Amino acid sequence: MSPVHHRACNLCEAMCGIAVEHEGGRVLAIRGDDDDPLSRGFLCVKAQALKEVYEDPDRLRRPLRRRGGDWEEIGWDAALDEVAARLLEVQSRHGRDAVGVYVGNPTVHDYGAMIGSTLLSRGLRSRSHFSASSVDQLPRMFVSRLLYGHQALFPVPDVDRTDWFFILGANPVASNGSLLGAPGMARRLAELRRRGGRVVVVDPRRTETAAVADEHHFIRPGTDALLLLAMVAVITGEGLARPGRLAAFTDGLDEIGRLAARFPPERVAAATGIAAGEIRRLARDLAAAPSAAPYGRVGACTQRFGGLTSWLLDVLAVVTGNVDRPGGLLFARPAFDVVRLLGAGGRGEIGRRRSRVRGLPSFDGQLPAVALAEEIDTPGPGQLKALLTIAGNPVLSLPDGGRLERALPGLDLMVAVDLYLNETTRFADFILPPVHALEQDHYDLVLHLLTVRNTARYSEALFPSTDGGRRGWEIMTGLARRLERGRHREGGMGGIRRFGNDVKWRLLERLGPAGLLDLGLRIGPYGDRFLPGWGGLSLARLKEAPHGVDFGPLEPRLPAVLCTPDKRIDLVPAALRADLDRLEATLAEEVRPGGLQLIGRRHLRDNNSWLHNSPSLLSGPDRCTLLMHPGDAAARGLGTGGRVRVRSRTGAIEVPLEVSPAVMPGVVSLPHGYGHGRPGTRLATAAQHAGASANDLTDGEFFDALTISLMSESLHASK
Ligand SMILES: Nc1nc2c(c(=O)[nH]1)N[C@H]1C(S)=C(S)[C@@H](COP(=O)(O)OP(=O)(O)OC[C@H]3O[C@@H](n4cnc5c(=O)[nH]c(N)nc54)[C@H](O)[C@@H]3O)O[C@H]1N2
Ligand SMILES: Nc1nc2c(c(=O)[nH]1)N[C@H]1C(S)=C(S)[C@@H](COP(=O)(O)OP(=O)(O)OC[C@H]3O[C@@H](n4cnc5c(=O)[nH]c(N)nc54)[C@H](O)[C@@H]3O)O[C@H]1N2
Ligand code: SF4
Ligand SMILES: [Mo]
Repeated sequence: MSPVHHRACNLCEAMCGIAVEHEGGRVLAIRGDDDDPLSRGFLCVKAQALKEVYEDPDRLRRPLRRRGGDWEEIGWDAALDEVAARLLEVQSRHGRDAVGVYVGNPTVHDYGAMIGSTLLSRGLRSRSHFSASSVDQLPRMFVSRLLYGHQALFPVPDVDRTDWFFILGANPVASNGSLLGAPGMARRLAELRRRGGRVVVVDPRRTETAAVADEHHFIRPGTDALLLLAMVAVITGEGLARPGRLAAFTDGLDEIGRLAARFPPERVAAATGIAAGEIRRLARDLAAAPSAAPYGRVGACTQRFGGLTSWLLDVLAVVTGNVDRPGGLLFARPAFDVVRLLGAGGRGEIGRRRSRVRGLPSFDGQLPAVALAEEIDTPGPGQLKALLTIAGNPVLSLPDGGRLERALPGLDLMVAVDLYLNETTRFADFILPPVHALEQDHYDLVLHLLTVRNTARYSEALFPSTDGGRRGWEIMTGLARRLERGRHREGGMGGIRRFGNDVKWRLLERLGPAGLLDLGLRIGPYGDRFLPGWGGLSLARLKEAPHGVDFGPLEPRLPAVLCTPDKRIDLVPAALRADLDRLEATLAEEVRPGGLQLIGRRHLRDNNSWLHNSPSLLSGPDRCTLLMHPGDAAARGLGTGGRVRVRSRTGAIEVPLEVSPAVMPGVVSLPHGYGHGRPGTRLATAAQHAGASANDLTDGEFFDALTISLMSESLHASK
């Protein structure tokens, strides 16, 4: 029997426990860990990618430096020295903000890199921060900030106890849940229905989740806020509101009823595509359910009214007394309590700054990602001259990726911290590849905020790092230390201060992410407060539980957990109230005849843009297809199997067509993260399944004017 290593899979938010059978530095098999309190043995096919990426000959293992049209491998110290010196050079010539940083999604799944990227951002002293948040969950954070006083106070749907699970713009059976840590969603939904609960899905596509639900309703993309307001109108208008104990610390309960009354079901039915009678029944069912959990995700966030939609889901829960109630929405109590540790500074500022070119507002110190390309390609004072990408592939993941692709070669310097030479990193001057996940320890700092049970799980490194590889943490603190040292040298700082600063960085590096984690755990809600005899939690204790620790189901935490100054919930914040006028104006809009609206799609075997080099995930039919309703296809004389040209204001692509009644009329669905095989990339398998990039079509001019997030796009499809 070969040794078995237990850890958490870090490929998505489900963080399943896995058992890795290995021998001689090789992974033999990956199975589900039956003793994990959260995943209970579940794992998905993507877990195999841990092995495949680890073994992938295309994965970078040493720093690369551009040399003419080619690349050369260089040593780590030389790479970090040179990168830091060149970043400083750009800053001294063009100002600190001339260096932009874009932080991508996998950073969340590497706790060392996450802390390290924050330290590096500080070390850079630039305010030009971008991330994938504004093409993802930003509206949800925006609403949490306004309602609960902190961007990271995410209400978690209590899937395992709810009687009425309302899923709007999310497909957790394929995505394995997002802002919702509940691995094995199909099994949980089956259990929910077995206990007599109902699952209701609202989505312009009949998804894998809709297929196992009790009800599915098509909705016209971007009109969810209208549906939700009408439901609020029915509940408040018919006297069905029961906020219960929430009333004691919630303001605006009367006002929300008055505002919603402007949007009765009869007024929004045509726009949403859902009949007034159905809207009324949905509202009554929700109000009558002993408990209900309204939940929205990417489809609720990255749309024209992402802020309003995210808000109204919570409003529905508040007016029916389903916030902070078992079976409703609850706040987790994580062992490493990010909300408390971030403190007031991490609550999430709104609009303190504006972007240079279009004047778009910041959130939490970041500028919206739709502004990145124009900040690079628009000349003038403050123009971005250097870009540092950390675990991101913005050429494929940001709206109008084509513009970014054209802009990147114009930079004076680009540095990528990444595992691959891909569609984005091929434009870099340096690529700094961290070690693979199996070569480092792991703890989910953020995802434990989102789980349906309070759990904690720490994973040791399985393999030692090869070739002197550095982890993301080391790369980023190494760069930050060099930046500080270089800056002080330039600034003529005295020997003692310089020495002191150096000691600070060395200490931090010595402490490492594990040291910081231990600290956070020990002062956290289950911590031992540095009194080991008391039996509380510490990293050492967590290490004794290789399958993780279970602190039980989520429990009510309001109002204590609120971070609002008065410890009250303002249910109708001014910014959201004001946005209702913009929403109301859409009721007068005419639908463009013949136009189609594009929405996204995630497949179980994909992971945004970056697991397409894992051969076992790419088996089966082509997934980068355009789904179109039979009526729309017939009107254009199109049929399944043919290739269609799809164009929008920003670009055009060609993909195979799949005619299917699973998508509603007037809407087409296309996955993002494809568009491989571009010159200069080093992704052999992905190149054979290249597909086309949905973000060559999405438009940087179309976003939620309130939260500045990406939205779906109108476009035409022809042969
Ligand atoms: N049209 C459309 N666009 C979308 C979306 C959509 O639904 N539709 N979804 C949006 C969402 S939700 C997201 S989160 C973004 C994702 O956007 P990004 O985060 O920009 O892109 P990813 O495809 O996740 O690429 C991750 C990158 O990190 C690298 N990487 C992987 N693991 C590691 C690691 O451990 N360390 C380092 N340093 N690098 C690593 C990969 O090689 C890859 O280059 O895309 C967004 N874009
Ligand atoms: N297998 C797999 N898992 C993943 C990922 C992946 O790429 N592949 N990515 C990970 C990431 S980064 C994230 S953020 C999560 C995302 O997790 P989810 O949000 O659960 O995943 P999506 O498939 O993007 O689901 C969004 C749904 O919204 C629908 N939709 C689009 N527009 C609208 C609209 O206007 N209104 C409504 N009501 N619905 C709309 C789409 O049809 C789609 O079904 O998944 C994570 N997990
Ligand atoms: S659902 Fe799949 S990819 Fe996500 S954590 Fe579990 S095994 Fe990993
Ligand atoms: Mo995401």
